[in-house]
Parts: sequence; structure tokens; C-alpha cells
Amino acid sequence: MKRLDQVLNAENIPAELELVVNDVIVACKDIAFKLRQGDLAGILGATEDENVQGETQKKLDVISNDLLKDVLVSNPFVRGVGSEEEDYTIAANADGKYLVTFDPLDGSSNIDVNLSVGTIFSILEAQDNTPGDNQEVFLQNGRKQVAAGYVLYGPSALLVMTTGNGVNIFTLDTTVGEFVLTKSGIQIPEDTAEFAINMSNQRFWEPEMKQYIDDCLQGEEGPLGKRYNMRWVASMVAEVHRILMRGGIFMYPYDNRDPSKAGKLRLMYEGNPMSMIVEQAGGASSTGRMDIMDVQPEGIHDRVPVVLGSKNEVAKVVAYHNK
Ligand code: P6P
Repeated sequence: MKRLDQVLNAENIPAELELVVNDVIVACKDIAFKLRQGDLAGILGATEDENVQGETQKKLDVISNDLLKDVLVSNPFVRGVGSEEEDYTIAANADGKYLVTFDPLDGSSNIDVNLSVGTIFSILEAQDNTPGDNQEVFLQNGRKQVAAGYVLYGPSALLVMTTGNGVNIFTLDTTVGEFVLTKSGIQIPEDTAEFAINMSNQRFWEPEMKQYIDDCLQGEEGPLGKRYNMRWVASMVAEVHRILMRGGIFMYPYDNRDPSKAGKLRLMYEGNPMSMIVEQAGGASSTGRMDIMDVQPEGIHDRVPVVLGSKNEVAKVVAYHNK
């Protein structure tokens, strides 16, 4: 079985980028170990604090964020980092080339009920000498990513990542503490009959999304002519992984609960990295009206509507929005 470093070497990526990826993975292996300890390590439950998103921080949100931040800020090839848990971007090294954004523990509402959570990361190149504590240097569209990945802390800890050469899956071998290649060249089935959406928000959606879901629920007799199944794990990393494995469509659309927000999910460290992975695996990822990776960010915490997965199903949802 090939180790992560052997696969990255074969992909001919710059040595500095490989060292940045390795530091992300060092932190994620530590997060995986802490999650396995759970209550035994006294690290479950919430803090008294809220993050910039207005969400109560779980203890493990803070621990995971600190692990990733500390290891990356001291990496000589990192210019700066941006995190869901940090109000502002953080400067690392003025002559570092790489910018790393991450959601340190996505789906953390699942932690206290022992369900899957994940770490999502995205890597960009700084295009000028702007310091890493100026968010402007991060504000590049998703097509500029040089690497993206997630670690799914499920029954096994899986690293799924791409450097633009397809999508590989690595499994954490806990006997040696290394991620080893277990699947390569992932391809998402182009069609699906399985959708993932939080149905409790239905009354807040735009008419186009309501119509698509209504038509799915009409099954074989309806306009889409097939019986759909539904899943909702409330952990984007778990949903995306299921889609990579068996196809599907994941949606967190715009809703009018807070009209000032374009969506719930964040562009820079959820939408863009997941979109790079999904497109590299032959899927599609859209806001419903345009490719997510073509969206020009205006702030490190920008939100975006997300419709991603099997490309022919995403095309249907886009068609509903373009009627
Ligand atoms: P809801 C987790 O908080 C997250 O950011 C995604 O991982 C997940 O898909 C979504 O929010 C779940 O949101 O509104 O169903 O709790």
C-alpha cells in the first residue's frame, strides 16, 4: 500500500506544497486521535464562546482549530491561514507561498451524539506579497486552488484529496499512524436517485428549489420519472463522501430565514474545496445558477448556496433555476 508521501511524490507537485499538505495531515491525525478518545479525554461538549459565524463553539472546534493553526503558522512555506473559527486571517511567514483555509471540524453539532464529523481544507498560492493577515490575498476564486481535501472521522478516518490530478482516498492505518492509499481515481456516477437536503427548511426556499424537491417526491409518476431516496447526516463531509462513493446530490440552498446570507455554507473553506474534489471526480458543483468555483469571493467568510454531486442531477437543478 502506498503512503500519502509516495502518492504526492508521484503527482509531481512542488516539494513545498507537499510539506504544507503534510502539516495539515499531522494536525488531522492528532484530531482523529482526540476524537477517538471522546469523553475519556474530557473534550466533548460546548464552550461558553461563539465564533464569527455566531455559532457556539464546541471544545473540539477550538482544539482542532488550534492544532491546524499552530502547525501551519510555523510552516515556512505558508503565507497565512483562514479558518471558520477565526474572525480574521492569520499571517504565517511573509515569504511563504501558500494560503490554507480550513473548517477544522465540520459538522461539529454531531460530536456529542457520536456521529461523523470532518476537517475540510483548501490550498491557494499567494499571487503577490500581501501579508497573510490581510484577507485580500485569499480572495481568489475556487479555480485557483492548487489542492483541496477533507478528513472524514467516521468508522475509519479517511483522507480524500486532490491536487488537480484526480481524487484519491487514504485510510488511516492506526497501527502505524499513517494514511495509506486505499482507492484512487474516484468517479462519481453521473446519474442518481438520492438527494440530501434539510427538508425542515422547505418553506424558506426559493420557488425553483421547492419545485425540484416537489418533483423528486412525486417519484416515478412525477416529471422526473424515478423514485428518489433521501439522506441527511448534517455533516457536509459525510454527505460528500457518500456521493463520491455511490453518487447523489447534496443541496444547502439559499433560504430566506436571513436574506442577508447567500446560504449557510462558506465558500472559501467548504464550498470551494468540496467543489474541486467533486469536479475532479467527474461531478458538478453549482450555486444553482453558476459554478461555485467561478464565484469571486469578497470576504474570507462569504457564504454560498451549494448544489453538488452527480453531474446530470446537478444539471437538472440548474435547469430549474434557469427556467
Ligand atoms: P443543518 C454543519 O454545521 C454544516 O456546516 C454542514 O456540515 C452540514 O451539511 C450543515 O451545516 C447542516 O446544517 O441546518 O441541517 O444543521
